[in-house]
Amino acid sequence: MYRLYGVQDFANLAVHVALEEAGVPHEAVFLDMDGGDLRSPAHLARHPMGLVPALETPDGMMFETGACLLYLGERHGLAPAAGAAERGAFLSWFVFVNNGLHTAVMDLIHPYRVSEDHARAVAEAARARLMERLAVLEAMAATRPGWLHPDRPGVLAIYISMLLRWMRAFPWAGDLAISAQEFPALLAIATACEARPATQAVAAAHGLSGRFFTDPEV
Ligand SMILES: N[C@@H](CCC(=O)N[C@@H](CS)C(=O)NCC(=O)O)C(=O)O
Repeated sequence: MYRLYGVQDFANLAVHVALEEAGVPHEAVFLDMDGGDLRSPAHLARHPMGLVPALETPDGMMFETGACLLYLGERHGLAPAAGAAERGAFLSWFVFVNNGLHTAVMDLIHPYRVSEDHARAVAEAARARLMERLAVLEAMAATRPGWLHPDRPGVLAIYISMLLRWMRAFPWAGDLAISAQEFPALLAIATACEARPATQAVAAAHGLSGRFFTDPEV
């Protein structure tokens, strides 16, 4: 039994979709951020930074979106297994998304955390980095490797789909939004993810509807 601690439409969304796709018993616990739940001693015991996601697993508590997705992916068939020939390529691109894309998306959304005085410049620089990295990711995705294929969405597809939502829906300024429509191979992956019953069920639990990954309401 897994227990996922999160906030609606935060990074725990991807972990939640992975749990549902895996078809394993789990419970999603939504915390009240405004009510101070993330800073509570109980939550700080789950996550050392008081953030989400935090995932209770049979092996103990976990945190960090990327770590939770990798853990679920390798245990439940949503990523190449350890020892598989594809594992190296998968890991390389997974870390590229986690370290190169996710962090830049955070700067696009919350540039004031880097510099309150230069938020626009930080967000613009993040956007430029993202466009460059998305082009690289798009070229790889267009080769349709088995571990990032629209027909078999795994943890990397789920992760990318959530980040595409964020880049379109939550940039610091509307004119800095990045649309999935500019990246056809990534769009195909997110479109496939979005249509899956598991993803739809999780999206509803997070209050999302429509084309929540590929063309979210803003
Ligand atoms: N690198 C961490 C980032 C976690 C993170 O920043 N989570 C955000 C939600 S997307 C959060 O908990 N925000 C609450 C806050 O800032 O107080 C991860 O990927 O899990």
